Amino acid sequence: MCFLQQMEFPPRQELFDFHGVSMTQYVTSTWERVQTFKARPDDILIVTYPKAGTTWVSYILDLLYFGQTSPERLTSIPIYDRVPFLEFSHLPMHSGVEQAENLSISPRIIKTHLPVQFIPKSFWEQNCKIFYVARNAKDNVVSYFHFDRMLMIQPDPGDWNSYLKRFMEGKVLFGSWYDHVNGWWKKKQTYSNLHYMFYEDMTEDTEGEIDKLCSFLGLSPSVEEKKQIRGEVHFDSMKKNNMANYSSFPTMDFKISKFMRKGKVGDWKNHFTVAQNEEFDEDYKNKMKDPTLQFRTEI
Ligand code: PPS
Repeated sequence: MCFLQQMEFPPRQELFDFHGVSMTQYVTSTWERVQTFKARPDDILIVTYPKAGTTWVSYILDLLYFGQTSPERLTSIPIYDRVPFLEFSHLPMHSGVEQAENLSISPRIIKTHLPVQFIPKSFWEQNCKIFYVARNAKDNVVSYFHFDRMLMIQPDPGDWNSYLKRFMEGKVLFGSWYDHVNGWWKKKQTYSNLHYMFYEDMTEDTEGEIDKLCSFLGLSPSVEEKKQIRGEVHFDSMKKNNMANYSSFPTMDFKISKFMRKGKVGDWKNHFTVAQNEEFDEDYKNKMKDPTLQFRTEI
């Protein structure tokens, strides 16, 4: 058990406006180093609005690149150390930038929740491959609510009703879901090394999505390897796997909620009242004007 878990949890952080996006100190405190981060041409960046499937895709990519060559990683290094969270900085943990700089593997797989306008420019200059994973807003907000309850350095989520309102206003860490998914969707039109994926497609056809991801990367794993990966990244396997389920991550209170919580499409129906759903849908129509970007709230 690590040092921080034995202590009292640290105080929750406050949200503040940072260049028009709601942020906390643990995201902005290494901003200069994040912005001047030196990406390498073979770096792979996984980008998501929080709770959209980052860990799932991280695990798949890690297995594809290192599952055969370094199997010891699978039993000894938690996913949050294999795939650094670029803008994260909270003592006594190493900052995401330090972690990424210290990685001796190639390619480096790095995760971020930054909106498109904040991505360090070296990723564009090096023409890095980028995965964007998006999840429908209703399941995304439910997952985020439970996460904010259990990750004790997040701003206090309050009750569900007020949380939902703040999500709609973009007053949660990393700002507006609507701006995030739209900003990255727009980027896809001009940056060809961006593979935009949906959590719902991953749930419906994991194998098919892994195939698409491999063809984007130019990888051709064997049938056997793909079968193995498919098994290891199933929700039930990852939930049991201490290297994937964040059970050793400091500052999370697993008595409140689990990191690998439900892993479902449509869990929002267990949270939204009829009135909340109507208000949400009305607001959604006004914010999501691009007909080419469509989400599924059930499959
Ligand atoms: S984070 O903190 O932003 O990195 O979280 P992230 O990994 O993006 O999202 C966590 C949610 O993804 C679910 N998850 C999965 N669903 C299906 N299959 C697999 N393998 C899987 N792995 C993670 C996880 O359970 C969280 O969603 P909820 O709805 O809360 O269960």
